[in-house]
Amino acid sequence: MAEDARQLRDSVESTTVVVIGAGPAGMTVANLLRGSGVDCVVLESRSRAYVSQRQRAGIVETRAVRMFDDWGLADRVLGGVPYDGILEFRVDGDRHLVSDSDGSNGPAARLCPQQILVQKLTAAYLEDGGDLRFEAADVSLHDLAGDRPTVRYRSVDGALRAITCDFVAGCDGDHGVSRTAVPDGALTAYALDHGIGWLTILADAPPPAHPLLAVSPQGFAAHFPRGPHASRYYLQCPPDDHPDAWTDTRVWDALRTRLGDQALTSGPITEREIFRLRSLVHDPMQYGRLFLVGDAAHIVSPMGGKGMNLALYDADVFARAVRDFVRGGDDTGLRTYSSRCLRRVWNDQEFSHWLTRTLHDAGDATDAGPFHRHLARARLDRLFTSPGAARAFADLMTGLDPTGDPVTQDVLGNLSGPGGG
Ligand code: RFL
Repeated sequence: MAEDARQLRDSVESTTVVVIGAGPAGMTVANLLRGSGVDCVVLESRSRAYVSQRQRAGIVETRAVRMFDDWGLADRVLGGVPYDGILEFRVDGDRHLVSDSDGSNGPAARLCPQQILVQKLTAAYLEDGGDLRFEAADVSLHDLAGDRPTVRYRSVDGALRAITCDFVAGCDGDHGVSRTAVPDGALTAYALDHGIGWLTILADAPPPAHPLLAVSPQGFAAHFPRGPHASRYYLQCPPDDHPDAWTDTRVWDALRTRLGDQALTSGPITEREIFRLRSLVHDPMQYGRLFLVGDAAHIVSPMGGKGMNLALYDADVFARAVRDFVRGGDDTGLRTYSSRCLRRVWNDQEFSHWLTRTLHDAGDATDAGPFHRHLARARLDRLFTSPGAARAFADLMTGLDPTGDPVTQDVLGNLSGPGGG
């Protein structure tokens, strides 16, 4: 103990921002701060090899691509290939192509698996001389309500270390330590269990021509590209089902039936997991000098592909806020960080919830009942036939809907101002 205390005294460092977690949120924050000339240190509990292999999301939405482009980082950090913006819905075997292109000029979404984005963000940050410490154990946060918080951790050589800073970016996901450092009662959690399970399969099997979402009497299924020779599949199942109950034969039979494609090519399955669809929002996304970014603040059900993209949005808002404060003492961005992010978070939660209910209720495998099944099918019919509905869908898929951006706030402000409604 005395040795730990001596080591700690000798090794107190100082920086502007300590970033906890080196996933999409943390590595985006780190790159944007570095690009703004703001000092930061990233602490990650896992090894570099582990973090750079974690496969989840597959599409960086248009808004996020343009965000990286604005920061001059798009060419360095985005891998994969451009996405043509076509999504396929298959309802009882019938194909409907829906464009989620908004028709604007500028770079579009990319089919870029999450692990490729994280690998490239990490490489760019390290190439630029960034400070990133993997296998940082026992990370703990102190004095968050004061002017100079401290983050303590044990480095890979076993030494206890401390870093004082102006701000802490909690980018350590839903199971990290950042949020647990906030005193009880300071945050409100809004949670929803959708009562739906998904079996998720990763396989070395050909990707589909377009990301594919399927409704069938046996339940929901999906097929997404994850690189030139890999695919991710989802199969709706009871939330407390066990992955061992899903043999390879059962998986491929169920996919062929629900996707309405008996010719679907199978391949070796590399990951098989079951999870419950859930949504969660913590409000506010800030406590003192701790700012929660990405999954540390909110979980979105995977339908609609918003979780990672929201993490990238938060990272952008946070980095700009810190940059403005450090450069000119303007704290507007820091004061409005939480409300601005939460506006987009709830917007995306609503979209994801709408799509989750529509695609599950339209089949016969939920207990929603026939009335809700008809409602869900009416929503799909509208999406396939109404240009207005398709346009609204494209706005939400691309992330280009103006929710939360200052221009919308101006428009709303004008409407409610003199002469407004
Ligand atoms: P992450 O990715 O969880 O990264 C957190 C990082 O923090 C580290 N960490 C710690 N470091 C230091 N000290 C501690 N005590 C720490 N505790 C944890 C972790 O090791 C990790 O490196 O959070 P981040 O950065 O906020 O990114 C969020 C995204 O990962 C997440 O929203 C998406 O993966 C969600 N998601 C999807 N999002 C999309 O936009 N599109 C998709 O298609 C999509 N598909 C998915 C998904 C999530 C899935 N899972 C998790 C159920 C598919 C799946 C199967």
